[in-house]
Amino acid sequence: MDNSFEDLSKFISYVLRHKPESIGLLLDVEGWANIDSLIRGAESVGASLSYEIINNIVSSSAKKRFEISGDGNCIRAVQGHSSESVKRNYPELQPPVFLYHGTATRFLDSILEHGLIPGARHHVHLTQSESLACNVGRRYGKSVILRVGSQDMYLNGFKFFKAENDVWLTSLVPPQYIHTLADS
Ligand code: HQG
Repeated sequence: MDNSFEDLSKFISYVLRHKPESIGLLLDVEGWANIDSLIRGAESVGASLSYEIINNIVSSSAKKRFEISGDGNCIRAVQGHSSESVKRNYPELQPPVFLYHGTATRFLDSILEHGLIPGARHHVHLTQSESLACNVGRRYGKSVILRVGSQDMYLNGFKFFKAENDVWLTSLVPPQYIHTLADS
């Protein structure tokens, strides 16, 4: 870890979403971690954090990945968790008619056969923005945008949640609700 701003931001994502135990950090069910404990735990693995650095990371995240509690003592990732300690109680909401998911072309056959599955994370992640979906897909290779018939899913009993940073979450998307944009 070279303690660059980007590395520290990825490190915070990793411990707050996936492996708090890697630095002996406790997350409550809503994902909150004590900031002093985060700084101490980070130090034990050579990551130099401070309140100032953490505040900069939180405020500079364009995707608003993190949130600091009203009293300033705690921090959490608002979505994207795989940690079993976290079981966030997101508000359940009626989604728009369509939501979008960006993925890599090499995953397409599997997705069209099995649907979108959460993998290690707690939810499938969807967005209202096609361009954001495209950027998400690009992380894994050549991007393809999938349009999800979220309103039809909702009317058929699937639950949808929206995180504080406007990422939509659902447990899975069966293939019949998925269309590649080229097909639509
Ligand atoms: C794919 C970013 C094969 C899925 C974003 C994705 C997001 C399948 C990958 C957040 C599949 C999982 C999460 C199936 C799904 N067969 N592949 N049946 N079902 N997949 O990273 O949604 O920058 O766990 O398409 O903005 O890509 O980190 O999920 O490509 O909100 O804040 O399996 O991460 O936010 O990858 O990204 P991920 P995701 P941050």
